[in-house]
Amino acid sequence: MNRKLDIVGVQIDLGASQKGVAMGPTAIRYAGLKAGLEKMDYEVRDKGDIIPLLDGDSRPDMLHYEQVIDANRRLYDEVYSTLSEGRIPVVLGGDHSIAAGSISAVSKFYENKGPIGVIWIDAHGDWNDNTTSRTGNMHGMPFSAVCGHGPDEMVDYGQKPHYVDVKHCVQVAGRDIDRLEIKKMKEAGMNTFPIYEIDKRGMYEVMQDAIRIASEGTVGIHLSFDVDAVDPAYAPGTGTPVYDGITAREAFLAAEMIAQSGKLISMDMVEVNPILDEVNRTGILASSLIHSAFGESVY
Ligand SMILES: [Mn+2]
Repeated sequence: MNRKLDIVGVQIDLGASQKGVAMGPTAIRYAGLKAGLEKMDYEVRDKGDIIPLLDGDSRPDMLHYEQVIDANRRLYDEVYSTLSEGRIPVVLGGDHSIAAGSISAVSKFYENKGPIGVIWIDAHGDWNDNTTSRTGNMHGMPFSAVCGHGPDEMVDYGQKPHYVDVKHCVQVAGRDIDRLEIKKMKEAGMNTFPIYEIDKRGMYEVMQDAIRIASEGTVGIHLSFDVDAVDPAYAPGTGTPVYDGITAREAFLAAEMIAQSGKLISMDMVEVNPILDEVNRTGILASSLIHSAFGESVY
């Protein structure tokens, strides 16, 4: 497996109502992200953070769209150049809107090799667009955008987007998804493993299916991990908490299984909010989950 990693952060919270996740990259770094990866014999380069424009246009259906899209365009360039150098991108949010730039770059980079799979672990669907969103918050839209179900502004920077095929995509641990969003996901044919599937079948079986869906016929898996998938008891530092989520152990199991699949080609860790956190425990959890996804184990 490729042992060269690039960390890139995005100090953005303009895609969310609750502010503070812009400080997420710092919290995850301070939790020991780089040192932990180096201990596992990765060569790690930290490319620093993308900082959004100080001002920009906004619309009620896409709040702060100019700043969000500009940051995503710059992230796209960073992730694409990392992949071009034969390295693996580890993207730190920031709010989840950044997955638009991140995944677009991965999908475009592998365009001629084959499709990519996406495993999206999140309490929310992130399948809204600007016509279905009740808030205009763009962190609720990136998953649909990368699949070509809008808003296209989030993923089209003039590069001719290479959309991800929903048949290789999985939503895991969903428990707070809007009615219109559900309709959109169903119509598009999204694969979903909501929280009750995890209750019924356990995380192990669910992740076996998720990994199969995202890896069969693909060049590899992009993991987009929103810490709000985890119950606020373990991850209090997040902007859009939803009670009764997965446990920290279930999150680790999911990450470990992705590592063991050998198919991980890139990842995002998003929505850590240090303002709402307790002595950085959510930052530490996020950092540790990245370590697990890249193969950290007890023995
Ligand atoms: Mn999310």
